Amino acid sequence: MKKILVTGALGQIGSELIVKLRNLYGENNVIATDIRKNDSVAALSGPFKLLDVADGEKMFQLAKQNQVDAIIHLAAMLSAVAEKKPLAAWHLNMGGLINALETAKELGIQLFAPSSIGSFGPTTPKDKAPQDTIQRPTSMYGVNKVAGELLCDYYFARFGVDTRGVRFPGLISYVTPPGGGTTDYAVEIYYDAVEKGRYQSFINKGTYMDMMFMPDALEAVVQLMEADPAKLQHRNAYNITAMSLEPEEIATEIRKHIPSFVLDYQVDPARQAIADSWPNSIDDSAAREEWGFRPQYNLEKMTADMLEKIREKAKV
Ligand code: VAH
Repeated sequence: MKKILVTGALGQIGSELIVKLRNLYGENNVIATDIRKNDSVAALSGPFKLLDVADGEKMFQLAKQNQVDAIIHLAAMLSAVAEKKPLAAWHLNMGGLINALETAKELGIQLFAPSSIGSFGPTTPKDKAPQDTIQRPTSMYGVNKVAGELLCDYYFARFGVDTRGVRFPGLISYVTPPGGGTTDYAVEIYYDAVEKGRYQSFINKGTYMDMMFMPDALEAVVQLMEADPAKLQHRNAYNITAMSLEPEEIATEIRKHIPSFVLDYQVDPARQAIADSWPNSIDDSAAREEWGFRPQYNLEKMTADMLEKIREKAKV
């Protein structure tokens, strides 16, 4: 990659990925786009353009005018919100992706399009779900992710578009709050631990899901996009994970820093049903073997960093 256009650049992943990409490739070589602007570092530290990914012509023009050689397509509606607005989710998630695929095809450029553990369903093996396995998700978000994986493979096979993607686990970060996911509890718990000393989880105890600290997710995007294409057997999309967690385990780690922390539950049936349909853990050996994926953060390291940074943010 030399010059990159990022959609959804002000979201949970984008707002940190933009900073990383600008440090790696140069500020003016990373075009941040989103449906609205804010005063974040991602928006102000280099080129920013307003873009609704439903507008394929504008996406094409922005990519062409800026002579980008890669698109990182992050604009999407996440699982919990998508279940409340399934038709809107279909239009945004699939319409945005097909516009990104068509732009990549017309300009002959790379495309990163993320999938998710949400692409798995109740009939997927629950433990260490394989890279190649049954994918019959029961959420609209999951349907969008499976369809997206198939579309990205199709554009690679039929048109030679260099499409690449990962199945993100729940992502935990402290810069920009997540927006409407099922795994958001794993972010909220840290903020509430610092601000209130207690958290009421909408996901029940004992509900295991794959999770990852944001720095590992950002490194995985760059690593995959820079990987030797000859080594990529899977492309769309690689299982990646750092840890499989349930709420009590996070609480126990938080109590090493805040001994009085209290976790209780107010389970949200809708998001619990989504979480129950996903695997407890996934097997990421293909990513490790084909492009050297190696997460650096475990629960202990992530918790120390999250609590420290949230405390710092609270002071300003
Ligand atoms: C969600 N954070 O909860 C996203 C992610 C694996 C979960 O796809 O929808």
